Amino acid sequence: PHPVAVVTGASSGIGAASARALSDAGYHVVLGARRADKLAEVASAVGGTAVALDVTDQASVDAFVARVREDLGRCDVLVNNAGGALGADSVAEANLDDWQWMYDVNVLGTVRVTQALLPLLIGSGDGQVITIGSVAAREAYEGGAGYNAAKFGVAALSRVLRIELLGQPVRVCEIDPGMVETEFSLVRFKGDAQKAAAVYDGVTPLSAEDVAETVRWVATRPAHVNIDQILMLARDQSSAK
Ligand code: NJP
Repeated sequence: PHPVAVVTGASSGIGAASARALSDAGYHVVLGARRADKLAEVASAVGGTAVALDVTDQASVDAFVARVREDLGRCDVLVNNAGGALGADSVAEANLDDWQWMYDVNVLGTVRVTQALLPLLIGSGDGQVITIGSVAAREAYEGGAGYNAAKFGVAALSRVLRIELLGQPVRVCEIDPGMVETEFSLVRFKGDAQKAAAVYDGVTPLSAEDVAETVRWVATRPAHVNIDQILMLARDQSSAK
C-alpha cells in the first residue's frame, strides 16, 4: 500500500503543487479545501482523493479525518498549508474581523487538523507534519501586522509541536516561503487585481512548484532526519512585504 499524504488548502497554489509533487514521489494524496470544483479538478489531475475541508470548522475537520481513517486507514505526511492573509492594515487601524479570520485559518486551522490526525501520524511509525508558514513569521513589516501575528503563531506552534513529540516517531518541519505567485495576494486584497500585482514590484516571485519541490524534498529525507525550519525567498526580495 502507498504511504498517504494529506494536503490542506490543496485547491490552488502551493497546496495544489505540493499534492502533485507528493503524488509523483509515490504518496496517495488526500486533498482538502473548501472550493469543491477546483479541488476535484486538482485531485483528478494528480490521481488523489478530494475531500471537502474547512479548517475553521471543527465538524468539517472531524468529518475529513474520519474519511482519511475509514478510506485509507493511515496518514504518513500532513502538509498544513491552508492559510492566507486578509488586508494590510496597521495595529492602529486593525479590522478585527480580518484578523480573526487570519488567526482562525492559519493558527487554529493548523491546530485542528494536526490534533485530529496525530494518532494516525504516530501510528504510521514515521509520521511527518510539514507546516507552510511564512517569511512573515520571521520578520515584522509595515502592512503585515495581522498576518505577522498569525504566522508568528504558526511558527511557534510548529516549534512547540516538535518538542512535544520528542520520543514519538513523528518529524516536524516549518517551511517559510517569501513571495510566491499564487492566489494569495488576490485573496489578501479582496479581489483587487491591481493591488495584488503591485506586490511583486520588479521581483520575480517563487512559483508554487518551487515551494512544492521543497515540501517533496523534506518529506523524502530518511526517517532519522528532521529538517526543522526552512526559509526560502525570491532572489531579489529584500524583505517581507
Ligand atoms: O495561496 P492560495 P498560497 N479551509 O490562495 C485554502 C502561505 N504563504 O498557495 O478553501 C480549508 O492560492 C484555499 O482553498 P479554498 C499562505 O499563508 C503564501 O500562496 O478552496 N482550506 C487554497 O487552496 C498559506 O498558508 C505566500 O479557498 C482553506 C489555499 O488555502 C500557504 O502559503 C507567502 C481555507 C490558499 O491558496 C498557501 O497559500 C508566504 C479553509 N478555511 C506564505 N481557507 C505567497 N503566496 O506569497 C483557505 O509567506 N484555504
